Amino acid sequence: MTAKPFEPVIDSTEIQGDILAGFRKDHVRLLFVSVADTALPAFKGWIRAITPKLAYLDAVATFNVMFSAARRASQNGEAPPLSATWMNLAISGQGVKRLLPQDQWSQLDVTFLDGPTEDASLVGEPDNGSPGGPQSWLVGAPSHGHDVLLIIAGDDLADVERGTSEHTHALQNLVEEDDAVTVRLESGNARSAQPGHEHFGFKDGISQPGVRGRIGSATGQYVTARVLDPKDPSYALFAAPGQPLCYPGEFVLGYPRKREGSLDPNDTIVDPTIPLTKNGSYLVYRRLRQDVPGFMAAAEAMAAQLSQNQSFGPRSAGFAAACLVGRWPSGAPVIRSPLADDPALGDDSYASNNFQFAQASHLPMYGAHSKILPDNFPQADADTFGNTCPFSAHIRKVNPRDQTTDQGDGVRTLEHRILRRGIPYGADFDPSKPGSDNEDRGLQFLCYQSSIQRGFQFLMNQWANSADFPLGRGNDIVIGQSGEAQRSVTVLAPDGSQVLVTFPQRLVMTTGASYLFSPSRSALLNFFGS
Ligand code: N7H
Repeated sequence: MTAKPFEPVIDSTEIQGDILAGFRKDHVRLLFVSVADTALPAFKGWIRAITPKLAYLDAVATFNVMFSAARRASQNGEAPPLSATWMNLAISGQGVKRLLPQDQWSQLDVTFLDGPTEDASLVGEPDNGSPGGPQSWLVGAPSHGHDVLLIIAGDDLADVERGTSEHTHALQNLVEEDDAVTVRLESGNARSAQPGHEHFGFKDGISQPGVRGRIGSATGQYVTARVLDPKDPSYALFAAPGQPLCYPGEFVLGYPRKREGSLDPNDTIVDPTIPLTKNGSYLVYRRLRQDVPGFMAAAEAMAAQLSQNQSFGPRSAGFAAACLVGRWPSGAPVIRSPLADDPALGDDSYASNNFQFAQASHLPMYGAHSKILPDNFPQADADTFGNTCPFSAHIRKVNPRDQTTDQGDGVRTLEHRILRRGIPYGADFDPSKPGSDNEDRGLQFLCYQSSIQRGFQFLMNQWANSADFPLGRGNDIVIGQSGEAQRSVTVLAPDGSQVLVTFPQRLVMTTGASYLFSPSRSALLNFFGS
């Protein structure tokens, strides 16, 4: 028997706002705080004092709805003059062990407690001291751990910088002793030349899982807006085209999540929680340095190799790069626009995510209330064998959508979704500027999940870094961190012949990492701050 979909009521005054709603801000500051033993009592007082100032789901979701409505109403789609600066707090494995008694912290997830250095080789980092490995990390290296992460995010740069300097100062002056509290600052900013695009030049933040549930009460606003008409065949299972609905327990502890192994997306379980863990979420942080000239050179070399295949004929570096990502720079998906970018498709945030891989896409029926323009772009054919969007393309590796994978039916992919909250850091690559190629730039990658094992760790270990899974034909070249191992992809040419392309170097290097727990408001007050 198939279970019916249902909408859990989400405790929106308890859950920190970045988890389910996302801050969606252009400026983010990450304050990694380390506290000496002598400062711990004062630090608990600081946690108590800051807890009411953090932004929770109710406020952030309400703001995001207002912001989106104002943007839709503006003539040119520009950002409306609404601004907010939000803060959230997360505690590292080291931090929980220092702030809580063992009988409490031992109830938290083991992968989180062990931390990213223990997990490094499993997610593909070298453990022999070479770059990318924990010894080289600027954040979270074994020699300098941190206890908490304070996230400050806002629309207005001056506001964010003011908040950052006030909180840094307050922390550094918590106790009189010098250096008893230290703060390592990491910054992220939308790229001014290409807002919304990461440093390789691709639009990011398009595809996120939909989250079931209503905020605050059984009649409250949905966590993820539903834009489909009830007559659309995907209505029961999707929030928007290409955005399947997941149960909130995939991301927040104490709510229903899909039963592992079940082929019914509405067959759920609730993991037992205690007051410490209820309404909390695990946060993975990765400081990912991007080699932009290296990516461009790799795309050129790949294009030259593809062009040698007669049935491909001449192919550009842009085509090769799109094969590696699965989207064009505008965000248009390769599966819907196989030969060239389609900026109008990329600009349409719904149409650009309206696709599956095993089934052809269809013209969505949007609800009248949603006021979304019809998706008149050419629809995608089914691409079961990866003839159009290579199996190794980044977006297909980390979300194979409806395709049957090594895990079985495509519905099982719903067990491995994450909520991404990344933002670029560093100056744009400028080939005319001497030394620009050696500058540090990349992505402050952040993602939330209810289990690091099912989320980030699984995606990296089982899929991105594996040449065989989920569908074979090579590594995820964008994020594959497979140490010294060979990096290669096999692309199918139009006549079905295979082109093997190997990549000499990593294009993304891990330069920092942290596994954190983002507790509920009550847990911060009753456990961490008491
Ligand atoms: Fe990825 N990129 O520019 O190529 N990513 N990512 N990512 N990523 C996505 O759909 C990128 C990283 C996911 O549902 C897009 O929002 C870069 C890690 C997931 O279709 C682009 C880096 C992990 C998705 C990039 C990086 C993921 C996704 C398309 C590192 C963890 C959604 C835009 C520097 C496992 C897939 C979009 C879906 C999309 C890029 C890191 C995961 C352009 C450069 C570490 C789940």
